[in-house]
Amino acid sequence: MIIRSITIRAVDAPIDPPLRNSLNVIPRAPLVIAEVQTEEGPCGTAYAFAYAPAALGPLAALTRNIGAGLIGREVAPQKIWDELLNANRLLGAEGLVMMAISVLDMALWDALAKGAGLPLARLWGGDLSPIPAYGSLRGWGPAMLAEEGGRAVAAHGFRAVKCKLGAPTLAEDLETVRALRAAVGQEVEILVDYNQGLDRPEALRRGLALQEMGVRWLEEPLHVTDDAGLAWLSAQLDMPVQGGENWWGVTGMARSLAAGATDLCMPDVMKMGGATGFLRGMALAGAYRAPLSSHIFIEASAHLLSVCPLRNYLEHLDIAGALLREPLRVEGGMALVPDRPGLGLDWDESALQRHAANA
Ligand code: SMN
Ligand code: MG
Repeated sequence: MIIRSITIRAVDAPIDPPLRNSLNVIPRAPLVIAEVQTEEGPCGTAYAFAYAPAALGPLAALTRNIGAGLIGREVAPQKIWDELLNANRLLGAEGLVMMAISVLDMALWDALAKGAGLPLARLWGGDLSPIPAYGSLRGWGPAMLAEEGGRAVAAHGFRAVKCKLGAPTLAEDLETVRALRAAVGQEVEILVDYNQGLDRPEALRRGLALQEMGVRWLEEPLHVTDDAGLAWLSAQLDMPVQGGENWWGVTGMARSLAAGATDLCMPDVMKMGGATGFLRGMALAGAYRAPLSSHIFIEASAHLLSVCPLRNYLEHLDIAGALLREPLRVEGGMALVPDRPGLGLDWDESALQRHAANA
């Protein structure tokens, strides 16, 4: 198949309820949507999450400009990925550049799978077995998280839920975990996420207390670049340290794993460089025997985790669902991989137009 045109659109829809964490509140989902039209008919699509409205225009423009260089090329995502990474070596294949490459890569894979008439999980040699998912909660503080956690477990049958921590005191964080435990019962695993918010002594103090409460992973307690601190912390805790959503590409992931900075890993398909980067990262995690979960991007992650050698959980946090005709479903705590060709993203055109952003 040959790439005829690439269209880049920007939308900025409210996130309801907003995402809260120890660093900030995210009330909107500024998304860049790529559509790769082939000469033969299939059209591939995917999205990137710009995080901040200020980044939406620049990311859309960068994706459009990089995409313009692909017109007339064969739909060959792995070959194009290597070329784009090499071509951007001097500019730096991180940040917005990597995000632009990622969304193009995922849209190319989507087109390829649609051309083959296969869901991506099948194209990669997997099957469509449901994937264990955890409910990633958006709220903050004991009352909000207990209510949200109880509702998520009742609605989707999650056997694990994750909450954000990082209140001013350890006592407040413990109170949050206690309230969540009371809401979800004894059988549901509780995972916690500090979004890089602690310093080393505080990470050890809080980690030891949380492990006493049976928390199953401690996510991003320290800054993502503090490999030595994370390795030091992990050596002193029985509770696994989790991380990876802020690794840029396979090289970022390799550095962290080589340093022993994480016990579990959860790369983000957009920051890894799309499906191609994620596939290569999964092999690396397998070699380190580090169980791998995904970070947001639930649709692409469901297909990718179908072929993951050491799969842990799909993070269920739905960013784009309000813009899709058929959001990814979770039943009995399992994400259902859609039996449609490609990624299975079916945009709700009227929702896209309602939230269209000028970028
Ligand atoms: C998170 C980060 C960025 C966007 C959404 C959620 C969070 C997570 O750290 O682990 O889900
Ligand atoms: Mg996180």
